[in-house]
Amino acid sequence: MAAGLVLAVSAAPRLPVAAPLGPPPPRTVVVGMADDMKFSPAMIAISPGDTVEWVVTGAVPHTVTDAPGKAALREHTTRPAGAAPWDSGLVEQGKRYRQVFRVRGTYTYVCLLHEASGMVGKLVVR
Ligand SMILES: [Cu+2]
Repeated sequence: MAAGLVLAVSAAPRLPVAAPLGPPPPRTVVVGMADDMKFSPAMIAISPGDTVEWVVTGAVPHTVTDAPGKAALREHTTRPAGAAPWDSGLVEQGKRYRQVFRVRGTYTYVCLLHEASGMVGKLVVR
C-alpha cells in the first residue's frame, strides 16, 4: 500500500518552478502638470511598450509637444530616429493625454505655452 502511494506521487506531472521569462508587463507612468509650469517629474525612464500619461493637476492648461518647428528652441523637441512626432494640443484642467512609446531612445518635449518658463521634459525609453 505504501509503495503504491509513492509511485503515484512520483508519477505526477512536475509543475514549473521558475517565473515566466520575457519582458515585464507594460506600465503606465504618470507625469503631472501643475500650475508651477513644470513637468513632474521632469525626467522619466520607461521600457518599450509603456504608456506615459500626462495629467493637468492645476487650473492652467498645458500642451505636451514633441513636433519639429513648434517650439522656440529646436533642442526642446527631439526624438530618436524612427519615432513619430506628437502634439497633444491644449490639455485643459482635469484632462489627460496618454501615449505609448515603443522606439528606444531619448525624447525631449515641451509645453508650448510655457517653454519660456522652462517647462521642458525628457523621457528615455531603454
Ligand atoms: Cu504649460
